Amino acid sequence: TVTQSEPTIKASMIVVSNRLPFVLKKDPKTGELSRCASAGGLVTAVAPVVIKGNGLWVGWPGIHSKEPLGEIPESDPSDQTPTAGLRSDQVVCVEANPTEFDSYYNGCCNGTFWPLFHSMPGRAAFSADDWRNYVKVNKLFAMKTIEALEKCHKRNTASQNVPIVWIHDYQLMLAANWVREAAEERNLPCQLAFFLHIPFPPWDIFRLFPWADEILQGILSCDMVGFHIRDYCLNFVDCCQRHLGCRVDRKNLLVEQNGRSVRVRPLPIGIPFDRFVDLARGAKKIFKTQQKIILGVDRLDYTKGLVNRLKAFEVLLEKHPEHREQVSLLQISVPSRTDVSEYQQLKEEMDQLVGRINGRFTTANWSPIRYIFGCVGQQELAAYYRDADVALVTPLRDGMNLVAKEFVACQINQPPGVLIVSPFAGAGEMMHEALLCNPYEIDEAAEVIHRALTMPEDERSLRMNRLRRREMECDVNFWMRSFLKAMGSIEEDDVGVTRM
Ligand code: ADQ
Repeated sequence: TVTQSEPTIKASMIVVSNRLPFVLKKDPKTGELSRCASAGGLVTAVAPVVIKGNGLWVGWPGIHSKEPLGEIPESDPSDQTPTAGLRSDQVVCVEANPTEFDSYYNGCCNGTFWPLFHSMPGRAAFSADDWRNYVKVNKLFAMKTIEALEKCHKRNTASQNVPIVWIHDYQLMLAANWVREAAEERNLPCQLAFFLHIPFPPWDIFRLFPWADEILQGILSCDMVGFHIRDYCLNFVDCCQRHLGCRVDRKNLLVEQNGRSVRVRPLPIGIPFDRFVDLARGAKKIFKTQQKIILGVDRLDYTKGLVNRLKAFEVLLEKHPEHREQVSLLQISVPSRTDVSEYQQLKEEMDQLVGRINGRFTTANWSPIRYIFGCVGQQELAAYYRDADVALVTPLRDGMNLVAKEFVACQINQPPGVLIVSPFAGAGEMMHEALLCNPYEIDEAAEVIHRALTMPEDERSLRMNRLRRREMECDVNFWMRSFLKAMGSIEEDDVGVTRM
């Protein structure tokens, strides 16, 4: 077996994302700032590359403050996370007006782009005000990025390689526009890249957005544009051709814009596989029951197909009464975007549905659904992943979905469990050995769950072994390396493999 090591970058990298890889906390009494680290897979892969290449990270620190925040604190000495080595002079904070930021973030990003890009236009609100603030905040991010680029050039004068500016996700689709403009004006060479973590929709959905051409032009200001899978790349190329009239090459995924050739690349993200295996090895047993466990882990988001999932489980209990008292569904949902009304409604709907199904089937010894509304720690999560018999990953639409990958990484017990995944997640496109389940087809979904619960052990092992091998090889370091290769910025002696 092979695992991937951290890649070695030739140039410096400036990462630009809505959030910094940590949140700043202000002590209400002393006003002193401290860092609160986050541990997502993206941060794990990207932070070491920024640190090693003496790069910078541009983003919002998670708090608004009346006065400028001033000096960013260094990390706490006890901090073991990948960002601990990110020095304060490698961080550029974007501080925006709170009202404008709210309109940009909750309004335009999460109220418009999130549903639209997940092909749910009925849920999208189109507001000229929110769009104006989106443009404004993107400009602010671009100006801060130019500051970072200036610093980077001053610091690394000896380096022959031009820095890479890597902009992330749907919150910042315009920023590259002004970064390119100002970088050319001020003679600050850089390579510009963009990566979208959510799906890119087909043209007839994308064109509903009134300022669609500006979005495309913003993204096309980059030299390289990455999406999780080829379908999203093709949707983007198609939009550039039909909406802007660009010349495109579908086979080689190229778009011509202002005499430049923009490369479009599928770069499917992976997870820190080894870390999840270690967590699963070290985690204590949590389930104290003989019943089989079906597991769901998601942000509480309408794209994740949670309502359909509960309904499918209800149909399973109805049509296959042999599973009653033998199987429980454990659904862990992290609260998310609680300021947006669509999310408040979903919470209520879920509470009612869980109540109704439990009311209908609960017996003296058993409740069909256990519902945790909250965030669980990584170690605990690994124990759930390891000991579950079935994982239900059934989004209506999802860029990739990391939960499917984390589940297979943690499946170290023999015989292993079964993964059920929706074909409408990027993960469903690549994890061929999982059971596919269309979440819109509720009766059929119940049958797929039944099949998973009754699958013979040898078939489970065969499927899981293949799934695990792919995720181990195509982990988050592999993703990072693929990105650097696409940018032509990886050391030639970097082979990537650490262990045989
Ligand atoms: P998300 O929509 O947030 O990400 P996902 O890929 O599933 O979706 O990642 C969620 C992360 O949150 C996972 O790492 C998971 O472990 C964690 N998590 C979920 N529920 C949790 C809980 N209750 N407690 C603790 N942790 C929990 C976006 C896109 C995805 C894409 C990623 C990365 O929407 O499609 O895969 O970015 O590109």
